[in-house]
Amino acid sequence: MIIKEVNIRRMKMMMTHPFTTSFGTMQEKEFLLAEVKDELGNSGWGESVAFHSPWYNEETIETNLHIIEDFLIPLVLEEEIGHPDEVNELFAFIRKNNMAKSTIEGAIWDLYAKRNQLTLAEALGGKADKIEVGISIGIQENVADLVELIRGYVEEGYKRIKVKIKPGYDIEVIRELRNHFPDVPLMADANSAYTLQDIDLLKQLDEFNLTMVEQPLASDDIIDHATLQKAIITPVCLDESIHSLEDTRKALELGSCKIINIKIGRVGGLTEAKKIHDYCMERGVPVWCGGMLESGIGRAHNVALTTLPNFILPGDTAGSSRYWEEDIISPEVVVEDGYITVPTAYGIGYEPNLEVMDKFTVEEMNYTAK
Ligand code: OSB
Ligand code: MG
Repeated sequence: MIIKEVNIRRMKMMMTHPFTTSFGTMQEKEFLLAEVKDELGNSGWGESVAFHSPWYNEETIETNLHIIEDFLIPLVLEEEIGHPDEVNELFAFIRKNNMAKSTIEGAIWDLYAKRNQLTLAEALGGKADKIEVGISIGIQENVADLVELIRGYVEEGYKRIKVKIKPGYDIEVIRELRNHFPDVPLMADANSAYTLQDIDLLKQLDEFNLTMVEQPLASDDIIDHATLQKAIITPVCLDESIHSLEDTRKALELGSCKIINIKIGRVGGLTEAKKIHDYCMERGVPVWCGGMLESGIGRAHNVALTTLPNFILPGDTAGSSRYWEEDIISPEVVVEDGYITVPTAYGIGYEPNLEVMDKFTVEEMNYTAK
């Protein structure tokens, strides 16, 4: 296939609820969408999961736009591409900027699948026809609110509950939740809010039979996490620390974690995500698909990836309505009894809803070969 045209949209959408982590609160979601077109008129869609400000990683919407415009688009325009794995190689000489890379690579995966009359899941080698879904709940004003929220999500059927923790909002919160929900699969995500000096506090989590504790220590660390994992029973899961297959290999060799959260954007795209999946599967290390409060386009990519067999643990791929009044795909992503049914239409399997998309588009840019 030959990429003839790339369209980039700058989007702004309001989430139905604010989302609070150990870093702060977000309700307005700005992000980029990419549409790539081939010589036959097929099109594929990708989403950048970079946020407005660089709190989760070093990337932002502006850095993504710069890298996409000035480096990535020129590398793919008029390029003969046989398989999307080649895009991973084309981009490899550019250091990091994984979310920017993933935006274009993901759009090319969708295009490739459509062109070859495959679902994106099939193109990736995924077999599942439905996937298990968990939910990630932000920090709440008080624990009573959190308990009521969780009660609702458990009744809706979500397969596991993830809560955010930070110093001062941790052991006692989890204790209270366990009192109310003794058997619910429960996990805690710290988004790097602790250091090894908190090891005694983190050890106290072992009492509560959590499925895992996600990214307790620094976002660039795998050494201290290894020390921590040796000291606690609760499995450590790495999110922010993992950017590639190489990071995964090193973390597992060091014993820094027992579970990997795969985010397509954080690792630079679906090809790298699949490599990490395969590597973990060979070693009996379970993975799950993380979320970045995506719109329907990014969510659809997450659903497709999760059909691979080592996605043993439920992901943060909740339904569209958990985030948006109106999503930009049709149908929207629906969770029923804790499952998403994998779509059977070609490519990402959900149709971009251009009417809704236009409403939330702030700026649109078009690129063709000069
Ligand atoms: O750490 O997994 C995280 C949201 C934004 C940034 C980082 C994280 C999250 C979530 C929510 O936990 C995931 C989602 O529901 O999309
Ligand atoms: Mg996380």
